[in-house]
Amino acid sequence: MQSPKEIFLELLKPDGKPERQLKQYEALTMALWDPINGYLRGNRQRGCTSQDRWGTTIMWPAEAPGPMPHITQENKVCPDITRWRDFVHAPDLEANCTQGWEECRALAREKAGEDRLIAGFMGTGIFEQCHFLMGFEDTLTNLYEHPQEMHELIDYITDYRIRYVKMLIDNLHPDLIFSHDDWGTKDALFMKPEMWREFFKEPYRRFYGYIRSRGVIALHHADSYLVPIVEDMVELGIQVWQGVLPENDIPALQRQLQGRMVLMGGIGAAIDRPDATESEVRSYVSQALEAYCPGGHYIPSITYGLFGTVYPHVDPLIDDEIDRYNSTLHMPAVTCDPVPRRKLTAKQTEAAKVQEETGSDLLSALSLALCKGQRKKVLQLCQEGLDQGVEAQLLLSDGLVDGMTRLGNDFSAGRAFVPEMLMAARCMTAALELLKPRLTSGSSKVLGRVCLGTVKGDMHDIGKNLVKIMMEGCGLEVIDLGVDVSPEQFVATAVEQHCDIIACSSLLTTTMNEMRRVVQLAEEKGIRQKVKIMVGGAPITQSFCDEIGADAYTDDAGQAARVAAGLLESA
Ligand code: B1M
Repeated sequence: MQSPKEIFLELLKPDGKPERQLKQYEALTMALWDPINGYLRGNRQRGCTSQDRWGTTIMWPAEAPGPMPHITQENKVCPDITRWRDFVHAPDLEANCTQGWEECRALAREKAGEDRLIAGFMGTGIFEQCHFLMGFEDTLTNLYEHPQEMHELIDYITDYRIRYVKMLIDNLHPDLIFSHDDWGTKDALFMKPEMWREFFKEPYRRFYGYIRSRGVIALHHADSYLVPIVEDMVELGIQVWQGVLPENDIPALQRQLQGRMVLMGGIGAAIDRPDATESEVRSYVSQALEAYCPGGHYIPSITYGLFGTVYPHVDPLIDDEIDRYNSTLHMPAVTCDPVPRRKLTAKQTEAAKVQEETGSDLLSALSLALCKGQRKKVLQLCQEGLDQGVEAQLLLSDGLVDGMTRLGNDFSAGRAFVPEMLMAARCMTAALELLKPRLTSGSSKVLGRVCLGTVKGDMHDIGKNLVKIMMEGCGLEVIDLGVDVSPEQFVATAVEQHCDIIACSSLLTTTMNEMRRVVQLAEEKGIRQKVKIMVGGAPITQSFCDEIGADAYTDDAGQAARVAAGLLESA
């Protein structure tokens, strides 16, 4: 009978013959107690805020499943990429991690025995380290705006990581290195594949090349959608991709890869819920096994970058279903297609570039410049428009908002990525500053007070900021609560600041229901008769407004201001 270790090694061979499915992390002894991990991560504790060795603030709220970086304008380690050398200092592992290796190695050997592989663990990969240092937005936009400095910083982080992995291999003697770096969301890469290749591929070729040159197995964790770069991952020397989400269309990847890389995952966070029933977990897992095991070179596991589920009742059920699958291996496989997947259109969409349109007039040139994130050009065109007497409102609607809409469509089609949206958002914010005095009527009479915000879970603020500008221009006093505002915050502010209107914006279909809760809470707190509730944002409609019992919906900011003024005048 093959041991878990032997099965794992069989899986790595293109023509290997594993005799059964592995149970998640069964073949790996994750050596999390090595001196470097202790030095880098030892101070993270649930319920506490700490700083890591690079200076990044790490928060671990009591109710959260794990720690996460908390980067603000004030606390970011690297506030200016052009001066990154002044701010960024890699931890000195050679000086601080010399003790304790012998015990660490002995414990790993003992735990692994003959049947398991020892896995050295390395969190916070090269891309992740960049956004730990400067935040996500700066990282993505700096790739465009300061490519030279980003290349230098990435090389610096890569050198550090190679020193780190060398120490781990020299001292722990692992069979495998388990290295983290998330390069996308569950539906898309964070950036264009070409951009990932330009900045991250060579550094990772050095990193994984070094690991392989030492005869160690290379495993990369990323619970992201990575289909567009999967061939690159193979080329880099990654032998196992752990964290493969179902959205990657695992059977199609298995057909494409033909055993050149092992896929580990397929059991997504969707099933790791406190309310997931036993039969629900069993049916999800068994359907995943039926769909992915026949393709081979696959290890069923939760997609997280470490063993175990958040909700303890889920993990044993996953293992038990894998046992059950193994025990019926001799029976004919049932084919089914249970887990929602995304079609493999990335290659085609990758080929399609954002259409190069020549702006035949000022408005279309403005729209195009915004789409391309050209801040200087956007400001210049707005100024030209104003000088030529074009209405600020028209520059906004037919130039800037039109560009945003086109970019949104490209994003949906997989032709644009988050960095492009961020660049466009920055252009929009700068342009709004310029247009602001011309957008508002400059009324001096204060009609009433509004508390305005984007609802909980939603970070989009451009539309909300526009509503603020227009409302202030109509003589309303606006308390801007910002983004990610909870129903409790809306209602508490309305009570404490005696607001006449609560105005909620939402851009995500997944967050729009927060508005319903705002209405309910206003009723529960007894202020519903005193305060009007207005809603708006791209996914909101009049019928949604009626359904949740809000007072008014408008589909643009100018109208929102007029309606708000009307509501107060008639009150
Ligand atoms: Co995001 N995003 N985004 N995004 N983004 C959308 C909304 C999306 C439609 C793109 C797409 O897929 N085509 C999609 C939502 C899909 C859905 O809901 N099902 C989407 C997604 C999926 C996401 C992420 C999940 C992407 C990811 O990470 N994979 C993520 C979510 C993060 C989060 O919020 N938790 C995300 C992130 C981002 C950026 C950070 C990159 C950036 C936001 C930057 C910022 O706001 N500072 C961004 C952007 C720029 C967009 C698009 C391209 C543009 C939004 C915008 O600013 N439009 C957008 C696509 C699109 O809308 N075409 C998209 C211009 C603005 C003036 O319009 O806000 O609609 P809007 O406001 C209008 C009206 O709606 C109205 O007035 C304004 C016009 O005058 N209005 C009100 C707004 N609020 C009102 C309130 C009122 C009355 C009227 O009364 C109170």
